[in-house]
Amino acid sequence: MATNRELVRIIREYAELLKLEEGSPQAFRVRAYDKAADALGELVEPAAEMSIAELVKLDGVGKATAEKIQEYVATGSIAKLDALREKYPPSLVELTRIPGLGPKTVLLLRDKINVNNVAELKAALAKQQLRELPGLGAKSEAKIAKAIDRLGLHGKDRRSPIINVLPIAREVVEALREVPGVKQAEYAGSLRRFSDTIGDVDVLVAASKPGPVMDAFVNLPVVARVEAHGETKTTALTAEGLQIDVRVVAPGEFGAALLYFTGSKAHNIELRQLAIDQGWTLNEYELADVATGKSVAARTENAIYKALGLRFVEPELREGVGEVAAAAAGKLPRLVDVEDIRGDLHVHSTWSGDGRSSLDDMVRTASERGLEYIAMTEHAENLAINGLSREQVTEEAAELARLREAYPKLTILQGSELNIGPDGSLDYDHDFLMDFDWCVASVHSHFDLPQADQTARILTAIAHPAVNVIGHLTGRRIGKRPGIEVDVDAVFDAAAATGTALEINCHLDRLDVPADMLRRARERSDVTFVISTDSHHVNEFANLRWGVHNARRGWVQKKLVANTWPTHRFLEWARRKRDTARVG
Ligand code: DGT
Ligand code: CA
Ligand code: CA
Ligand code: ZN
Repeated sequence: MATNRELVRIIREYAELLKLEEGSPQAFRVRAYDKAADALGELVEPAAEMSIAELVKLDGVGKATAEKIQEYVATGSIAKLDALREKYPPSLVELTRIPGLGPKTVLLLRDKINVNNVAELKAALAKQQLRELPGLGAKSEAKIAKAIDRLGLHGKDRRSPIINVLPIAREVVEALREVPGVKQAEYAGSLRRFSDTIGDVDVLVAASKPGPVMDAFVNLPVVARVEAHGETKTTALTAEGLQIDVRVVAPGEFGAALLYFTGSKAHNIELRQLAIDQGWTLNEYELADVATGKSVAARTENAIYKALGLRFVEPELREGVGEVAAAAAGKLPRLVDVEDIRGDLHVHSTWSGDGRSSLDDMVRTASERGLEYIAMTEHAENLAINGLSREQVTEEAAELARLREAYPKLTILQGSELNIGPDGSLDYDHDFLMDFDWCVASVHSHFDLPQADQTARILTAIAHPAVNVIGHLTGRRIGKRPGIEVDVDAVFDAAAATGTALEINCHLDRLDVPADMLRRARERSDVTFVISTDSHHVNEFANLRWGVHNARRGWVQKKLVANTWPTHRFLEWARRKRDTARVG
């Protein structure tokens, strides 16, 4: 039976291909299928067991989608989807994700100058062929070339955003765990390290008989093409062209294999050197003594780290950036865990134009999830359509007062998500801002300014006494929109000097501040962070773990994450910046 996750993937793919078919990402049918995918993603009951009548009752699901769902559940495919897949291969679809290249332009490129993939696009750019086409010029050529570079889209070495890969990997792992004889199944590689883009998915399965696992894998609905079907290793591609390698290892060697295939390569090389120093050898099967041939450790990763004289290194840290030396010296950072988080400080409701759950539902869910404090941060007035007028802010205050009575154990702050203008200006006015309990300030426009201007606008926002935190610092959408160029060290300095926090946004397509930038602050303990979900729907509180993974990858210490602090300590800190300004 198709899971909801599988159905979401299929409907999203359909919507993506429809963009090309309809010539616009905003086409009515594209939006309808996207909305339907959102609805399925938020559904708890299995959609595969619902009738057409039940499906169309879901908010956002129409008759056409309902019928496609049923067709997929009944036959394992959708005829129209298969036709679109034929017409628009993955390498062509990839072009539509490049900023500046809409579906119409992509089809123009294909039909006029025979550009079908990133490599051919790069060649055409080098020959300045794009400027000859209607609607394109030298300026768009430069913009597209830069986007290809910064998004890491390089033909054969192309990488997929983690948000596209993680659901697929989980689908594979969960299915393989059900195969008789399987003891463990995990994804390894860059995905386990929580890289924000993924080359291919590496799945490891512990089982004494590999045959049934290999057979089960090639028959999974996510597998579109089998590249190599071996005895213990099979490589397959999804319809979108993502490669998945599945390897079966003996249960007694699972730890060694997991360690090896989690990598990174740089981390493995350092471990292997430590083994050699002991007269041992380390490979994907075991840590063994060279002289006697005897196994030293193999069953678990921890046993291997321990034998090598190291503390366990969390997968997110395994990038060969000093973690092995730190593990040897007992100086690994005390990383943050999901259980450490006590508050969520970036939350929307339907008061914001793009919120999808009511204020009551958001607050109830926060309370049910055991949060001790939240900040409701609706969009502010300068954000067209989605932002709150001053009157609405006052009206929401009354609602929040009612909810504080209803949930006495939950501390509810009234906040706002302000928009940082190109010059660093903010919404509302100074006195109005000072009346909020908590303000997030975020960039929502002007992503293309030069670095000096971007840095200046962020520093101006940080200098405002009402701004507690900068939201999603770079504004990137992984694989879709490069982040703003900003001098992150200058931002850290200003944040530290003013007592302003930096948000680690939990959306899987944002993961913003990016981990490599976070790592630049790992030697300093004067910058405060908050890990926030930026939820627009009750289900998005569960995204918390993605932000935590990203924080860990950035070596962020638990003690520097303000929403791990107890309520009174957090509130005292949150008030300090405003209070200092009022006194001064
Ligand atoms: P990706 O797929 O490009 O996002 O990144 P990874 O890290 O998943 O790389 P992948 O799939 O090529 O290999 C998975 C892991 O296997 C890698 O992180 C470390 C290990 N590995 C692969 N090739 C080598 C190698 O030549 N030497 C060593 N020491 N380890 C390797
Ligand atoms: Ca990989
Ligand atoms: Ca691989
Ligand atoms: Zn937001």
